[in-house]
Amino acid sequence: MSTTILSDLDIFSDPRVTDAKAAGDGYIVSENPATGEAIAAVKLQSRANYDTAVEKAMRVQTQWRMLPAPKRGEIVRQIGNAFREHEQTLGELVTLEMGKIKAEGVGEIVECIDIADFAVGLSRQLYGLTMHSERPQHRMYEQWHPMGTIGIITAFNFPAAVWAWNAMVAAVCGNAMIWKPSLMTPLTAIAMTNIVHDVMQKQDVFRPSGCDPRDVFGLVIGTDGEVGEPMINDRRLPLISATGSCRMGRVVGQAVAGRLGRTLLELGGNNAIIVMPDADMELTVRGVLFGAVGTAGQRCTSTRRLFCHSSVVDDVVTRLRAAYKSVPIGDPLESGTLMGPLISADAVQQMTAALQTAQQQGCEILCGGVNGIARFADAGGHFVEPTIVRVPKGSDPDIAREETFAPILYVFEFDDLDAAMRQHNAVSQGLSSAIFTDSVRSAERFLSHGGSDCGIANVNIGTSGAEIGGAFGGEKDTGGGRESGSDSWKSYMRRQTCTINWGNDLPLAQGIEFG
Ligand code: UN1
Repeated sequence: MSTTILSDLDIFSDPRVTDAKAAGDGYIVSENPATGEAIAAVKLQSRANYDTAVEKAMRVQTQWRMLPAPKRGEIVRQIGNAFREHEQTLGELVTLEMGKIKAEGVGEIVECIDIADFAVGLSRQLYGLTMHSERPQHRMYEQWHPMGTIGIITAFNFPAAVWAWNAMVAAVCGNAMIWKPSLMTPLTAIAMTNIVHDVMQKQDVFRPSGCDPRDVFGLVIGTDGEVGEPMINDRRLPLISATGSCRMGRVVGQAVAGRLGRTLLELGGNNAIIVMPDADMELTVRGVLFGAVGTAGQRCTSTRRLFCHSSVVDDVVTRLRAAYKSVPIGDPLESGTLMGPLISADAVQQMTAALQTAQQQGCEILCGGVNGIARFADAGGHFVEPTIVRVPKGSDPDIAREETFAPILYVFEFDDLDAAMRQHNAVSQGLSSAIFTDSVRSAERFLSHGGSDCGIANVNIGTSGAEIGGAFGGEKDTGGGRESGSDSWKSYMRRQTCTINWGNDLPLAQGIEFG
């Protein structure tokens, strides 16, 4: 199976990919998390390779930025169509390498197509404002220029889409870019880049002189030491967009701030759903199930905490336990599977440790748990059972404030929405949130400025699965960045305020007389 996907996408002919067994030092082996088997080995790039990639990107960017934005959009349109052509195979590759089920793997490629379409439209809408000058015969306006060459660091859990959110928008904005993908998902990065490079080579809209159009979309696969650190400290890259843990974001944020560069950080979440007594129960259970079990709890938007009103908590828990029991766990490429493996043995270990801590902190495991993990001890892959943890009423265990990248759902009970909101907001992360209710008052209370403190707040929809059209990101330790839709494009451009005097006099602002 793996060989078919790789050869369909022509990855084996890529000089960066070799047979897994033949690889020695200087290679990273991409593993199938459902079997623990090696898929292929990928050559690690050195600091020198990184430098060359940046130089090439910077060289081509000086011509890319001169191409009118709608023409850049025309190329992104072709890229989106190329993603469409390979939608199924790319989705399968995401599944093979990362372990999310095929429907979600394909869904991720649909996100890439959607953001490409969005960026095509955007290429004709990079609007600036005009202002009325306080001075006679003066005109004032603002315009947006490309930043230059930017760095994009992505995580294993969305190995294609998060890059696409950044890359498609950054490209129409006139930037070149260097992508550093997770070392756990290098094959997806190679496949996406190969497809884009093929388009760049075949299109006839952008023919730069003396350099290669493919260099607009650079890819450097390497370690933090050889690629990550040089990248975040590189003054040639005015913007670093980074997706990953809060710990990683702190390192990136501090390094880039130290050189007064710009960051776009999309870090951890600790997303919660509040269930009110008037919630539609069937909707609620489906929303919670997708949020907490989808992608085996490995989305930054995964539902990790559930606050249920005391009048419905037992009903919700009973329904959820039944739903959890019927989740088919197994080969994510198999149709019918709803939950694949975690990414690595390490991730399973972290889930085990979190559950042990939860028990020590007085919580009760209602299903799944350490026994549910032990069940898969000989499975080869990194499988676990999705787990519901009941938190004793009135307590707020520390472990539930941490983001464990696994399908653990902590269930809390509340009597009063205001108290639930306080507890909801009392975590360091602030990405996504939701309320299930049929009451306009409760919904509006949740959405008011005293309500959810997250970047995403939903009503009668779970915490995950956002559309690309909105700005995506969150507050507090989630990093404050916004990417994907809405006006997130502004993060990839520099604003210039221009004032033009078309008169014969030189009046000064604020009425100052000078000389
Ligand atoms: C992530 O987990 O880093 O909203 C991104 C969602 C997806 C993106 C998640 N559209 O769940």
